[in-house]
Amino acid sequence: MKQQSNHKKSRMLYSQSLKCLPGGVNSPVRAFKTVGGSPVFISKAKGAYLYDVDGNRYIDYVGSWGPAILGHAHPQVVKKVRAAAARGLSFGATTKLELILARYIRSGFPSIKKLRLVNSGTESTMSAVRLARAYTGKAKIVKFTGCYHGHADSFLVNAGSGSATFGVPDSAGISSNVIKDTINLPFNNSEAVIRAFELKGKEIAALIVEPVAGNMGLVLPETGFLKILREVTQHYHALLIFDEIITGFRICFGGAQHIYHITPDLTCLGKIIGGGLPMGAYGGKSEIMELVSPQGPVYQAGTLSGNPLATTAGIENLKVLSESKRLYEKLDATAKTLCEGIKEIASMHKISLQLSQLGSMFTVFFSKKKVTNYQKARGCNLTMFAHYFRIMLREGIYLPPSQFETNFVSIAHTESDIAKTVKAVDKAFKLLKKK
Ligand code: KE4
Repeated sequence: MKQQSNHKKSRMLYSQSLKCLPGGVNSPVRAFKTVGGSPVFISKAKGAYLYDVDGNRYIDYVGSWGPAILGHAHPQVVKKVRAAAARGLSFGATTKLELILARYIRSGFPSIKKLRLVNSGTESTMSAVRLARAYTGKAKIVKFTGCYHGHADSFLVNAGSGSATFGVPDSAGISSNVIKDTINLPFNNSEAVIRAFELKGKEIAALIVEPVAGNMGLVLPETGFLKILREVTQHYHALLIFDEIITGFRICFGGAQHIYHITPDLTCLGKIIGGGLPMGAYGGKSEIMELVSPQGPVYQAGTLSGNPLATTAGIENLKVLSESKRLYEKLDATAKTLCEGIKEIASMHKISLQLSQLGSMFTVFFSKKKVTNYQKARGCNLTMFAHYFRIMLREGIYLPPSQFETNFVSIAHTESDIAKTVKAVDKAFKLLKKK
């Protein structure tokens, strides 16, 4: 693959963006801060590929952080969104599209009897926690260090994703009142969960978890962990909230709750259900959801919630995914082939790494030990990751610019793309060995 080293226009645009956007970006992880260099500016995307303003092409493993499971600019999605746009971009009134999308979501998640559409993952988790506090009459929430649930105040305490990337798991500007109501525990540590509830169970409204953690890199729940969460929250009358904003319709049509056979009280969704347009949703048991305004006293609203373009894109994404569950086997096989290739190359070059893979999600951890929680993820060789990222970018492979993120393959990634990626990894590991 031709080396992608001309980034002249990207650099010029970045220097201009720094004058009007904090860090030159609209979401911190895009700034390439911890991997070095300046971000490439993307001009278009198609299938498995991104194209930057300097004309470089990349095989993309970010997939817009999850929505692009069908590949970028899927013809059926684009065609329907184009037609929807011609009928008006937003009405501020209810539409049939919202009902159709709600039905598709419920077809994948039987635990969701009623749901509300919002505009982002953050809105969905923020609203779910407010609802849990109203339903239980309790104030505290439990989350796990390294799990990321968006940027609402309650969650920016030992969070993952971008905040972990910058080693600032707590944000400035969060009041001590908020922090005192958030209990942080180590992921995969059942004893810590039991102890926390023994101590504070009477005050805990909800436990929110990424059932498969994607924001410290991909970290799977250890056997029995999710079952303990279900039993403990049940016992102490706290709600179990599954944040499936990444895993929903990603690892299978029914998400992690289908794979691990755990029924949460509330589920948060996003990304894939918007097909790349702004979308989130939260939902669950009717008796809980009926507290949401205007049916109940929990206020939550949004000018563009369920808007016609995002619902159209989400419907088309879920329609394609629902029509052939074989797609998920293909996604899993693609990711497995890539991970096998990376493992072989790593052992050939004696590079210590751990590979975590589930369905179309995977992470390469530069660590000698298996990564089972955030503390172990922080122990990875972040310098080596940064070198790896930069070499791969130069080789035309666009990876998530952080060790604390997950890679995604799409149905558009071909065998040739995987072969090219493995070749780039071989080059990268050859160079890393010399460092
Ligand atoms: P948004 O508000 O960014 O739509 O969703 C927040 C969120 C909630 N829950 C989970 C499990 C998530 O992964 C996210 C957002 N994911 C990050 C990347 N891991 C978005 C990328 C970014 O922040 O730029």
